[in-house]
Amino acid sequence: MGNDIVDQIRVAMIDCQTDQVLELVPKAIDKGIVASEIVNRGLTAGIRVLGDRFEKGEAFLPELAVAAETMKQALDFLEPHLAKSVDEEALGTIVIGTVQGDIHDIGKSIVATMLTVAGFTVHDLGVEVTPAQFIAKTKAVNADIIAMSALLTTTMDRMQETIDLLKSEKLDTRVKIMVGGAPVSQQFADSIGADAYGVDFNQAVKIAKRLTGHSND
Ligand code: B12
Repeated sequence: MGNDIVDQIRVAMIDCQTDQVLELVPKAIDKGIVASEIVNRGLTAGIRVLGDRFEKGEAFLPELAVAAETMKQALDFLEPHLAKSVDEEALGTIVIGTVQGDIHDIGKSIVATMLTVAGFTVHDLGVEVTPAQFIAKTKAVNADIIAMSALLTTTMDRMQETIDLLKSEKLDTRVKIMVGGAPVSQQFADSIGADAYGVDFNQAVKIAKRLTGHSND
């Protein structure tokens, strides 16, 4: 029964019904549904359908923008609930950002939030981050991991450039690279020499723990 409301959230996202989404999300929490399930099966599933429609010319940029804003507001509400079930041990330092030329920040921001609540110190550089900016911040905060997000097939290659720069600075033996974003795959991650690829924020946390020696998953 409780799951129906997550499906309603997904449908309301697809229909760009901001008010309805923002009404249903607190209701779902009241019903005891886990926040990460609302994000994954509700909000994210819905916005992806909208993206597919956009690709086919059945939805337009203003609709994507409304959905993105709705998603951000819903995530603001959900953030304290996402933070609930985790320990607060300091696990390591991560520099995260969306790569140069790419302004998609919703997925990157959820990943940053979840890494923070899992106990990492996270420096979020925002969007359109150049390879030089990633490396400068990594040096400045002595980061353990660089986490890069890309949502466009045209911007994925910036990840390779950051890895190349990391290597030329001889930091690649110490600093690990993890990558993600809708067009990114394990195969792509392997091809550019990234240490890990994560399909969603749950995996991002698991991977970061593994890369910093806090789990064997
Ligand atoms: C919302 C949206 C927008 C919003 C972005 C708002 C914002 N502030 O982010 C707006 C309207 C601004 C926008 C603009 C554009 N968009 Co857009 N957008 C989307 C849409 C519908 C959803 C993206 C999203 O937020 N998803 C929800 C989040 C939660 O999911 P996610 O980002 O994938 O993140 C999860 C995982 O991937 C992973 N993850 C993400 N990052 C990382 C990082 C690490 C390290 C790890 C481990 C994991 C990880 O974890 C996240 C959480 O679980 C997608 C469709 C899609 N299928 O992705 C199109 C999409 C990405 N956009 C697309 C396009 C073409 C554009 C534009 C070029 C359109 C235009 N003509 O102007 C511009 C881009 C401008 C630019 N230079 O960047 C295309 C890209 C096609 C391609 N092959 O490259 C898509 C796929 C739509 C489509 N099917 O055509 N867009």
